[in-house]
Amino acid sequence: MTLASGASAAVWHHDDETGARPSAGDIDQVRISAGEKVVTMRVEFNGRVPYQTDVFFDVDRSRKGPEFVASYNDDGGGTDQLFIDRAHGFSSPLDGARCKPRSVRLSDGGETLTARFRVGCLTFRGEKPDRLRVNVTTNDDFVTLDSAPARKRFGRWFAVG
Ligand SMILES: [Ca+2]
Ligand SMILES: [Ca+2]
Repeated sequence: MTLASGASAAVWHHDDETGARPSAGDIDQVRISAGEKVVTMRVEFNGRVPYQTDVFFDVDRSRKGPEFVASYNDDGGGTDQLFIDRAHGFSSPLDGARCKPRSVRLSDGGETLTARFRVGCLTFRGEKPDRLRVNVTTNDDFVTLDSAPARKRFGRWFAVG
């Protein structure tokens, strides 16, 4: 892996540490890709999907913290409980209205969450991002269960498109 100029391929793949036993919200693998038009995110859990999964997007490096969050609520097993909105630090949003995803899918066993949404949902100060980086955090009742790659830390920058 090189950190030379920051942005590289249009995908971030992360193998997270997993516990010995499967438990809700233990992040196993994350794969985020950002094409010209669509962002695809896939989060695999070591165990079941937790109550809340927040994917924080950093699109502006001059501004501290994430600019956007894609938040999924596993509220009774529905798969339409995801929205994308502006982030306020790494706090878990209660609801949001900026963007609805194109698709959300939870695998039968509830161990893989996949969602797709428009890159336009990450437009910041009038500009679509040309690169981004991501943090994934799982919560249950506002208690953090796991965070990838680490708490309040982002993965590497990768190019969009
Ligand atoms: Ca983990
Ligand atoms: Ca930022």
